[in-house]
Amino acid sequence: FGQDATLGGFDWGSYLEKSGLLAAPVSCFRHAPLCAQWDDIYVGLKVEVLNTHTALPSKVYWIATVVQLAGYKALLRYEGYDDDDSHDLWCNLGTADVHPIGWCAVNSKLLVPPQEVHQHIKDWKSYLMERLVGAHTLPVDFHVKMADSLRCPFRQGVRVEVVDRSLVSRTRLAVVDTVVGGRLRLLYEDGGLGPSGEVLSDFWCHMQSPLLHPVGWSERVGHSIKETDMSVNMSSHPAFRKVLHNSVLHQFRKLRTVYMGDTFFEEGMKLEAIDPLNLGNICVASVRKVLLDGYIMVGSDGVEISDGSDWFCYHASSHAILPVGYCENNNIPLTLPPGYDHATFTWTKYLEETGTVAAPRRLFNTDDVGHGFTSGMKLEAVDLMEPRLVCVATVRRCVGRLLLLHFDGWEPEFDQWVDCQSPEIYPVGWCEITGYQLQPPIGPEPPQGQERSHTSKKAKPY
Ligand code: MLZ
Repeated sequence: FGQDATLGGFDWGSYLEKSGLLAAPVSCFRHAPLCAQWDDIYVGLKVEVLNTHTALPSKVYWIATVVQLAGYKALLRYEGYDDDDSHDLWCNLGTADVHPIGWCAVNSKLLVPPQEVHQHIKDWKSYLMERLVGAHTLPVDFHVKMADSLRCPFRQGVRVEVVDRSLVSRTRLAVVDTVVGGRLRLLYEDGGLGPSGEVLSDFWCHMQSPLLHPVGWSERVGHSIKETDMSVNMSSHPAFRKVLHNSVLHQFRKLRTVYMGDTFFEEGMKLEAIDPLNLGNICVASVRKVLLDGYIMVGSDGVEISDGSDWFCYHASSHAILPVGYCENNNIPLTLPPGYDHATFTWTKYLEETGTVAAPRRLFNTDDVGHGFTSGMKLEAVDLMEPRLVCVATVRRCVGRLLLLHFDGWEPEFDQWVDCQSPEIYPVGWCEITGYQLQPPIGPEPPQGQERSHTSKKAKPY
């Protein structure tokens, strides 16, 4: 990761305290480690945690209670401080030296109270016994489950097909270089290397990303794929020195089956779609082409380039395609084709004028999934325009299964609509667990010289 001196030192704990302590719970993120275990994690749990308030030279532990939860982060209060919150500490339940009650006994570690509280209470044994009766703690297999859920079927040297970031209407062959927390750094096979061996073109996505496919997928469904430029030699890069292996179907997320029988999307049908190059906009769009296996190519109306290079492939089950009228019904500003204005645009008129029909509502996957996100919740989210970056973000709106994400400190024009089940959003503390670098908020007052990039409009794809 390109380290930037200004990025260091971000602390979720104090940031949350300043911003109201609201964070999306781990149970909202189906693909996140320990999601299924999170029902057992709640305020009031007691744990054994490293005691940082002692002068002893060796590692000792003490009992603490979870007083606040924010994603994977827990605010802990050592036993004995009662209502005194001045020694509370934020811990990441996924990484820190936090264990179930009983762990010290089993592992021959010492439980020692913090110095200050030591003096108040004379008989620690009975004090603790009293406090621990009926208390709940972390599941014993908590850390084992964590390690299990961080396993990933992709390795360096695995070949995939993935969207071509320089031309989003086609895919391109790529090789997995690194895997961090289930997110893959992919190198295009003909992306080229610079004079000192540096990669000129890469792409990042989660292993469950809808943009990622097994080798052979494009040909099978009829999607356009860039022919690999064989004259580009990548062999000096470590990822290409491996014996390359084609990815296989079982490494990928299973999509919901759609029946492409008599009533499926047809070329020319109108719909509303998230603009793939401007993810904060939902625009008037058309089905441009129907592929196999439930995939369609969609293009925004009025901006199409005749070669179809602005088309984007969506699966029929995608959250990013919406029935006509969706924006109006949900009070979202619809992005109109050039030449139209909000005062006079109606779908009925537009369909008449263009001699087209709306794609039938039942073809869309707008099921409400009861996701648990609410506006104001903090999370860690990929900036899909720059998918290497996982950033501090806030849920700004929830509409059905869609979330409008705001990147803290950035202009609203960077906001992005994502699905509540997107694999590119993570609970607070995910980066810390996986070792991924988190992009902290910019501002509130960006230092001079950062102003430009802060306000510059995203122009380039991804
Ligand atoms: N190069 C871009 C980075 C934007 C990243 C924003 N992430 C929320 C710019 O400065 O415009």
